[in-house]
Amino acid sequence: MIIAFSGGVGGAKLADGLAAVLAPELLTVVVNVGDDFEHLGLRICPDLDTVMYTLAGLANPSTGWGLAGDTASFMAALERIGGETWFHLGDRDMATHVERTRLLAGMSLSEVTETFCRRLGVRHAVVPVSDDRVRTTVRTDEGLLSFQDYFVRRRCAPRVLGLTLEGADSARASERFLHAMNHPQLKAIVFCPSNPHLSIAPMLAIPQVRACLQARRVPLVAVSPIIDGNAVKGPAAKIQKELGFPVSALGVADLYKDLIDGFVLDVCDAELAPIAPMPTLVAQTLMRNPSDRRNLAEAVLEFASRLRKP
Ligand code: FO1
Repeated sequence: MIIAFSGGVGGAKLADGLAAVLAPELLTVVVNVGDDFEHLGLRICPDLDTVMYTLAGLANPSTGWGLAGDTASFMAALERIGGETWFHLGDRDMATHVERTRLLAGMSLSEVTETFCRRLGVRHAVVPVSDDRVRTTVRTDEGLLSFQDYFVRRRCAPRVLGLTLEGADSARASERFLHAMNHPQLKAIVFCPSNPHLSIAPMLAIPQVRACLQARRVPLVAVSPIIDGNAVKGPAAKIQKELGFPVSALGVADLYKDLIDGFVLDVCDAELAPIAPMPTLVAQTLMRNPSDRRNLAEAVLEFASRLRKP
């Protein structure tokens, strides 16, 4: 039994590789909710949807988020009547947001996610890290911005001065996460190659989540989202620099050093492995296709099993 922590696109790829090599009952993907927001009267959960669509084989291959082959009639009609169009919602994707918003009147986010996953044929568990409201807010040189305002509307252009995880202090970990953490067959925990500041930190900011991880009896392994000084996708490198951390896989290892037992870095960064402050695995972490995802998943699991105490 393995727990994988994931944000959106990059994390979802490794989660997909893990799902390809582990039976459904042996994987729980725990997903960031700090990016969630209310938009056009709907509850949008980008990271949960990205993981769910990726595991269902439905994700848009060019963006990594949204649905493959989706159309944009709703957005075109919205634009015509002067609505807000900075956040793109595909026609089919809209069904997820509308139905989620309706179901949340009587169900938890965990229950809604489980229902959608079942309907979409996702057999591995995909769980929000919390059912409570946690919202990432970005302190920038242009003032305080909500996460999607910063990320999508402003295309990560403002300079980041810091991040605030609203609601994290009082949020509880989801029951499904706690259940997975207490599973007698739990063998390892993996931080997928997600943005450490935007995707992993909001989950670790929930005191119960951090406490569970600190009390774990199994190895915790993180995979670097930075390869050769650059983020594979998204603003990880820019944010790492603006927050004053070295823009390298080692900079990421440093952020995690008090929590993790092992670190996976890319073959391009092999020379950094001997100076990392924890055991390392050098692997091909760039996932261009399903077999890259599977190979990385297998390598990470094998590495974690070597770190396990007898
Ligand atoms: N990302 C964008 O860059 N532009 C968008 O218009 C956009 C729309 C969108 C709709 C649904 C969804 O589930 C995700 C969407 N994303 C979009 C991705 C998302 O906002 C970010 O990638 C994540 O929050 C960061 O992990």
